[in-house]
Amino acid sequence: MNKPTGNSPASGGNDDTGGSGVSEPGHGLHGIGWPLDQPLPEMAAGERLVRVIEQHRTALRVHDGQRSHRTGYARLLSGQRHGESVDGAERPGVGDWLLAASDKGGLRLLQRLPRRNVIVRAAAGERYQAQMLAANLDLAVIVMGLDGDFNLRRLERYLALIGSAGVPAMVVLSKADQWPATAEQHAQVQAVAGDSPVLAIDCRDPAQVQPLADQLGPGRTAVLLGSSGAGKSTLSNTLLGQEQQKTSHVRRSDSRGRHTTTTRSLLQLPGGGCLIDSPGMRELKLTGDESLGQAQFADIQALADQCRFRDCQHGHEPGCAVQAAVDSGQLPALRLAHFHKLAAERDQAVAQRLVQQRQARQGSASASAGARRGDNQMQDDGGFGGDCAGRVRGHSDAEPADDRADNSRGTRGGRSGAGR
Ligand SMILES: Nc1nc2c(ncn2[C@@H]2O[C@H](COP(=O)(O)OP(=O)(O)OP(=O)(O)O)[C@@H](O)[C@H]2O)c(=O)[nH]1
Ligand SMILES: [Mg+2]
Ligand SMILES: [Zn+2]
Repeated sequence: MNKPTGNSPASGGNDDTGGSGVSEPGHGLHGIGWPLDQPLPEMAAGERLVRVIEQHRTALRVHDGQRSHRTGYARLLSGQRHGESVDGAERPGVGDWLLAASDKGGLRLLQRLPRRNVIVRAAAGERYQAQMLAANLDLAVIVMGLDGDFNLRRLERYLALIGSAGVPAMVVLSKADQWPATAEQHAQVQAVAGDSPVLAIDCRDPAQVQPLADQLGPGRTAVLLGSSGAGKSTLSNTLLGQEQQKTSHVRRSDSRGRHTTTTRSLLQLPGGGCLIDSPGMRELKLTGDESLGQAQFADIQALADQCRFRDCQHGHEPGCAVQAAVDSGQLPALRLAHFHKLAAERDQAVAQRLVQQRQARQGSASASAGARRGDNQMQDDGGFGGDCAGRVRGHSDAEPADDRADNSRGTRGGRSGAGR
């Protein structure tokens, strides 16, 4: 068994350390998140383990615990080329571990190791196309501003994706210095978050981010997820102890960010753990794999168990315990409405996948052309003007009505009613 202290030093060539958040070797492979208690895989002579730390449209940046390397998708895992119709969720992305070999001064990627877990969403667009957000995580941190960004329905959506990945979640309510969380907001968020911890903080204050820092020692990885302008990069910089990630002000009228971060990247923290900063998310479609009742809708599931009919849809059926809870005020009607909406979206994703799988089996030319189009959505969150702009923030016709309502109140003056 190999000793997990880092790979042998790289041998020059076109290796470099530029452009990466991970520049200090420090803890070797543990410093880029290899778990302390996990033995290294068997490797042949000349092979080494690398982790994807940045993902660009046509290239990956990987790190071997000592330094980073840029490597093209064209040199990707055997038989798999960029643009090929490969399930987007299977393609290597940030947080993945790969086996690599030195090759003509560069690196040849051999194989992606099996993932401990992976957070996946369905990419924007008509066709179902899975897109991995990050892999091999110990924690997913949802950053949500207490300003106009505050939206409980969107939080439920994040928790559905994270919960189905089996990754522990934490909710950071940012900008608490300017918009202190009311007791009602705390209670609302905790009701949605269930057992996951909720922190209301000023992301710029090292003392206040300490509870998160405490969770991120060597061998551990967290990903930050949230809207543009929520404070993900601000939080990253506080944890890093330096202004490494670019940040910019949000629009005063509605707290929208400017999509400042355009690349998902894995950053090495001084304490030994690592953090993945992400571009603000515009759209968060379910993949079809979510088990809504088990994760953040456990309250509805518990009520559903008491419905008279086993297949109760919690509409107008007699003896429906869920409707009774809404009528008595125990369960907010909006929460049930959103549960129905997410369940319908999940079922639609499953149906879409089945149709596409059938088309693929039939070798349909249109199916593969569509999948290739979907490949272009690997990095669709950065920069203004993308075709899916504003969906999560509630300015698209495709956006659920309740999200839109919440966001329309999402101005600096209108926060108290948001997200119920
Ligand atoms: N007062 C205060 N300002 C904050 C806090 N967190 C973030 N900000 C400010 O909010 C603005 C947006 O923060 P960013 O860190 O750039 O947001 P982001 O989530 O990285 O946004 P994208 O990169 O666009 O996805 C910046 O002006 C930050 O200074 C906070 O806790 N308190
Ligand atoms: Mg950012
Ligand atoms: Zn029912």
